[in-house]
Amino acid sequence: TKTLKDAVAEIIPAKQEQLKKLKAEHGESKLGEIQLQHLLGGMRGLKVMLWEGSVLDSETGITFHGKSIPDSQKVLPTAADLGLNGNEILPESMLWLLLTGNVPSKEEVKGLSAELAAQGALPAHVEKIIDSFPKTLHPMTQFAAAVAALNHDSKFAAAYAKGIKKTEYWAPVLDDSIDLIAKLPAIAARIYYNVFGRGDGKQTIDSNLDLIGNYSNMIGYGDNQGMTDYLRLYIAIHGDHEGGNVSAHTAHLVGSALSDPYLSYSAALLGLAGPLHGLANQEVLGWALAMQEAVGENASDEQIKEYLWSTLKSGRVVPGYGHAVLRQPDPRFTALSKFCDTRPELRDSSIVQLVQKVSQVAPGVLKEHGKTKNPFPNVDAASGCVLYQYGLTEFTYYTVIFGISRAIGALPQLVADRYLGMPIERPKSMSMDSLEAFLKK
Ligand code: FCX
Repeated sequence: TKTLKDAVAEIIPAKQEQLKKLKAEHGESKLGEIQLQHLLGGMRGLKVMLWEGSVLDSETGITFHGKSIPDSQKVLPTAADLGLNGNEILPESMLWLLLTGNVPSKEEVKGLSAELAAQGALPAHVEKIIDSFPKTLHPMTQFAAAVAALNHDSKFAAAYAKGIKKTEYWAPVLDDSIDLIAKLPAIAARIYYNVFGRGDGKQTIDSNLDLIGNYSNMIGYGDNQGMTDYLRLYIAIHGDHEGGNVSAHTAHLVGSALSDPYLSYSAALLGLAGPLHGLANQEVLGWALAMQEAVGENASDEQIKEYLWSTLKSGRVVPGYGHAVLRQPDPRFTALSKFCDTRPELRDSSIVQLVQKVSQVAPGVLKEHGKTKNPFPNVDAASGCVLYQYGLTEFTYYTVIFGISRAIGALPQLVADRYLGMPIERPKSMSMDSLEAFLKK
């Protein structure tokens, strides 16, 4: 059976050729116009990054190498395909698709799962670092610090120090990326154990299990099939959301300085820890629980409306709503909602029902409020309530699970950046004085 590294090596010549041709034929073609409002507006809509794994359409949402979430659910190997319990996509399958553009066979995914399990144990120094953190330190800070410390054993950093050729960078970057993805569950589970006292304190790895099957065991959910299925689905479809979001963009930017994958992804995690990005899933749940407490279990549409208005009037954003690119409900939200519809334990949950009800009422309120360009739910609107219902109630931990997932999208692009020979990123900045002088010319 082909390994993931063989599969990546196979596609590289065609990718390099494609880039060469694009440069030669269109090097000077225009991709749009830069206006002052773009510079002042967070560079929205400017086509200024190469990102191979996925493309986000404002109306139809994300596609991974052309495959929508439902397409991916049809073709990517699931747990059952590997002889395990559960019918959801395995994040390993998504990782393979993102790295190679091809749908892996069951055997290929099985081989990748085994490769990840074999590398999943943490080095002693990283365990020690995690154990030294105060319980009060936010889990995302602990996560980013532990990931950075893995760079102690970076193959890319070692090869670079020895003078590896530029054309060969991609191979140790891929090795480090696989190693990092393999170790994310144990890091995340150790943080969970230390901070909340739940799960397996030793982060035991079963070599016959997939990455997330092992993670679910480590955090104490091995016997909860619904939770394990949910984690696989959530982590698979959350991995990549093209390149411009803060976490993906950060990994790419830091990697462009040839910082190794551990350092690049550690930086990405710190961006994910912001409330307008990954921390929104923590925020949503706190917000929804506060609403439930204020208005009781079976809130009417009117009560939900009032609560939404009180949030908006107090100058806060409604967490889980709006998006910098999307202008329709997020297909990731839709996929997670469908998951809830198929499980009685979720369908009947009061918090899941409240979140679903809010998703029907909030768009009208946000439209009337008139500020946000997208009044619909994003992925963070749904993700937390399922974890909560399954008993994972420590919501300061939720973004850590997002952090396991985002590696599956951000790290493949680092590999592509290196085999495509992408340069260090260095956009031009301007001061207001220099802008005025430039615009007067
Ligand atoms: N509630 C209230 N106001 C909102 C809003 C919301 N959910 N979303 C956007 N707005 C406001 C903005 O704050 C902005 O107001 P301002 O003019 O006073 O600054 C105005 O609407 C225009 O913003 P818009 O262009 O629609 O949105 P941006 O591209 O600037 O920002 C995010 C996009 C996602 C950051 C924004 O919609 C938001 O803050 N949402 C709530 C937090 C959230 O859910 N984040 C997670 C997003 C995502 F899925 C992820 O990365 O995980």
